[in-house]
Amino acid sequence: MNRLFVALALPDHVRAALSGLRRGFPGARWVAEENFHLTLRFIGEVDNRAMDDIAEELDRVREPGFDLELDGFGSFETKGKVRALWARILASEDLNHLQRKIDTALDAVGVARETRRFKPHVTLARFRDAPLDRVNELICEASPFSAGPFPIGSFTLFRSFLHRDGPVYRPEMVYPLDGDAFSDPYFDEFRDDDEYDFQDENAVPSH
Ligand code: 3AM
Repeated sequence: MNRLFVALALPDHVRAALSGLRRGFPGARWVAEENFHLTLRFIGEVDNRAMDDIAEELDRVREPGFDLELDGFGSFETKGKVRALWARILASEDLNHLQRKIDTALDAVGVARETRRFKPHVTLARFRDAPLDRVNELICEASPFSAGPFPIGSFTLFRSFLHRDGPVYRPEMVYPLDGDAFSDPYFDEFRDDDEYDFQDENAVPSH
């Protein structure tokens, strides 16, 4: 079986900055520098055939690249105990749009829907049951923190291998997002075939 998730890989300099936030904290399991990512959708365990279908369907997603910024921290809690500390992603409509496209693609191949609302974050550390006030102190010590804007030019289908000393995430497929060719004003001018006379090398658009 293959344990899969779809995520954004982060540039080296951003992962290095996140790594610099590590602090001594009893019971914290800090994410290894090479593992920092932004999960778009957790898939779970699937067989090889389902993995092929998923990889193929994701390949149909066409979205433009965009910039992201990290700013500050947040935590996930259950019953007054903190389970995860994360870096906050500044709100991005482009990111939400890409995430919805990926959800739709995975729906099409029968991956069970995530019931929790998408909350973009980069997990920094996990805890078994850290008290909220101690984690808030940690956040104060590490603040202020921001990184970016940095460009996102692809999304990745990761395979996760769970080991005793922490997970290893292996990129199975990397899907490029559209570059900015279509926002190049020169390219835009010549984009509409109807307005371009292929017989004449010097032709210009009619408008
Ligand atoms: O990106 P983060 O670190 O928030 O917590 C897991 C990690 O999220 C999450 O998938 C990401 C890659 O492992 N994850 C693990 N098991 C999960 C589950 N059963 C899960 N997300 C939802 N449901």
